Amino acid sequence: MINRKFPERGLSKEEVLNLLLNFRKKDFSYNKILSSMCTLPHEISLDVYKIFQETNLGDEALFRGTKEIEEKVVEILGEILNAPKDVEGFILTGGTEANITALWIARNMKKDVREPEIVTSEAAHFSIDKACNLLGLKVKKVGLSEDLSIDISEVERAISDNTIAIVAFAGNTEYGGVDDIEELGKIAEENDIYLHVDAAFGGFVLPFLKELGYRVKRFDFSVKAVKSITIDAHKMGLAPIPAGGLLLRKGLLKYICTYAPYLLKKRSCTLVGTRSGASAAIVYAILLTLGKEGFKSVVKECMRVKNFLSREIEDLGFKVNKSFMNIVTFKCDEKILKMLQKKWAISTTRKKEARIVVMPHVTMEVAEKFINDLRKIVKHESGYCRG
Ligand code: 0PR
Repeated sequence: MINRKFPERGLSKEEVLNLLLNFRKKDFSYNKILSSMCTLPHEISLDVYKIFQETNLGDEALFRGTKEIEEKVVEILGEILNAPKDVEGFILTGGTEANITALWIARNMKKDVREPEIVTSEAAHFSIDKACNLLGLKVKKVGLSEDLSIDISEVERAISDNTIAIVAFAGNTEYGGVDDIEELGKIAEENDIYLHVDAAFGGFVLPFLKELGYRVKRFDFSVKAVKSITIDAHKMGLAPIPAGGLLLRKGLLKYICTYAPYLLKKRSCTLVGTRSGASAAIVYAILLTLGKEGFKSVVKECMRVKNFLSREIEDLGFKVNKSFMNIVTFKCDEKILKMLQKKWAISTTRKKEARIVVMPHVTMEVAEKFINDLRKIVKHESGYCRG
């Protein structure tokens, strides 16, 4: 007898939900997750989803109102990233799609380069490797400076006639390091190279840190050479997945727009065809509900918790890396890490340092519980070499 998974007759709603809940119980809950760049979505999300769940921005002629919402979102994100008029863009499936799209444009702008390559840092997110693999681009990765940003002199050395793009990070995934995008802008201009900024994580952090009085390097469209920026709402923008974002200077989309004979609009300019209008609507709702002040306080609280964690972890004898954003990394021997991982979802960097992303769900209460656990382990394990 074949064990069939597809029921002949449908189950009741209660039966279905119970079945699903049993799976869901096996997931980590966010109050134990220290390794994620996603977080608990803003509460307005579900209400908005109910209104927009069937909208499809892949066929924008049918959903004109929803398309207008996406345009409003792009305007606001443009304002956040210092480009009030000069940009266009989309709410996409995530940072991966945004980065692929940017590099797709960069490659098509330089079709005459026969062995195209890009320059980025060794801290580049793996979505850049995926994009380059898809697009047939060679990736040249250069080292980081002490402040965990890309080493500019190494970039200068890595540039060649084949370089078609530089990918900079405003908040790299491992450490939250911010590249010197003004300097990279100069290099890009001198060599006529596309400059893409991946601010998937930092896009909803750095502008508000600046408002809070932090000295934030210029990383956005205020740097003339920057052609496009990835800014993900499903990270520090508090939106549910999927909600990535890509902003581009006007005039670049023509390099990737594709003739779409069956659509009323006859043109498709995103990688994905059918795409959620609910994502754009939810991002708009969150931006309007929180306002600039709301985002400032979210970021302020993440930094308060980050500073608390850094101090306490250092007091327990670990060497904590200096970081500008809401990510804490520290040297930690494997045994202690394994014990922590029994209770907490905590990840490591490539150098095997423990890594905590201080998202809004990592509240002070959660942080205190974590420190208590770490303190107990350290006491128990004292004698193991650290730092
Ligand atoms: N660029 C940067 C700087 C990123 O940090 C990420 C993802 C991306 C691009 C790609 O974005 P999407 O994943 O939206 O396509 N950064 C996180 C990471 O890889 C994503 C993540 C989130 C991973 C939650 C795990 C997790 O539980 O670490």
